[in-house]
Amino acid sequence: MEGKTPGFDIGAGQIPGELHLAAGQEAAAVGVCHHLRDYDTVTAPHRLHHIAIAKGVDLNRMTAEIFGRETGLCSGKGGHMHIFDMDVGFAASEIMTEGCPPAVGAALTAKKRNEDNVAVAYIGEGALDQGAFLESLNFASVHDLPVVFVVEDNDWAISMPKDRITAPRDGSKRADGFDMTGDRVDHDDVVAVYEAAGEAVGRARDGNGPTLLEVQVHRRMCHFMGDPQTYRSKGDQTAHRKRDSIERLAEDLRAFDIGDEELEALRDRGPRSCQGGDRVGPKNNRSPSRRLLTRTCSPTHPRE
Ligand SMILES: Cc1ncc(C[n+]2csc(CCOP(=O)(O)OP(=O)(O)O)c2C)c(N)n1
Ligand SMILES: [Mg+2]
Repeated sequence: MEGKTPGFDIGAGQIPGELHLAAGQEAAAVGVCHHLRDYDTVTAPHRLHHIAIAKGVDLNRMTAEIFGRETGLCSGKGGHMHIFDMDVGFAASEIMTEGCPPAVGAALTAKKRNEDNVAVAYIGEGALDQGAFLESLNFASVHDLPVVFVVEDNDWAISMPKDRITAPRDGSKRADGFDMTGDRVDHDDVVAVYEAAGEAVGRARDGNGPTLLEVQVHRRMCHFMGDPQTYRSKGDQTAHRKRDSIERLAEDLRAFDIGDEELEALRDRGPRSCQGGDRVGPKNNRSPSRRLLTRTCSPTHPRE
């Protein structure tokens, strides 16, 4: 086994399992979710924390969930890829495109009830050809549902570049085949995403049907923490750091006479509202067999 030891041990450390971070993809989350209200639904895949934060998920309870604590949103059973917060209509799953049918279902409910709720389903570009996504596009278009599909195109699906797994360079072209509106923002500029998403969300809320919106983002990190990225050139790994969308936004704000002090206050606001990993609640010390029987769908076991 010499030389075969994996670069990371999935069971080691304070956070159980893999951890997929989304640095470089913030514009796709903020630019879209800024148009949403608490009662709108958002579903997300495995790389989800930027979207959860933008949708208003409770930061402390999400952090607790990531650390597998009982104080977490799902009692520490879901972990970082299965964040669920009913208060703000947010759900995520590690199974690619699994969020698409439920988002379409939420949109169908809104339409049947004559409510103006909107649903947004996020996927990565690596899922552009999956059946559940394509069927969801079809159903949403046939029934003219208030749903926006957002594709975060970060060019990579683990170690596979986009042009090796899907035919169209522009994934929003998939919309043509389903007779729905497609749009693409080809840079991770939050204002450009905000404008495109404003049209898509407005279209849905006004009862004018679904949209497929693709946003070019950048995967600044490895696929999951510990991935050695041997498949990616050093240049590609570092190039995106030079054009970080948050830094660019700060530059743009300076042009509106927003000074360093105000920018620092803005930067501080997020971290300050989260207590941090050391205060997310005690480690689970009940036996796993006991914990397995809580918060199940079974009527014979207490929800707790
Ligand atoms: C249905 C399904 N198949 C395979 C996987 C394993 N898997 C996890 S992430 C990933 C690639 C995802 O790429 P992309 O959709 O582009 O999202 P990104 O990781 O770039 O954010 C795969 C194949 C999965 N989670 N679900
Ligand atoms: Mg990707």
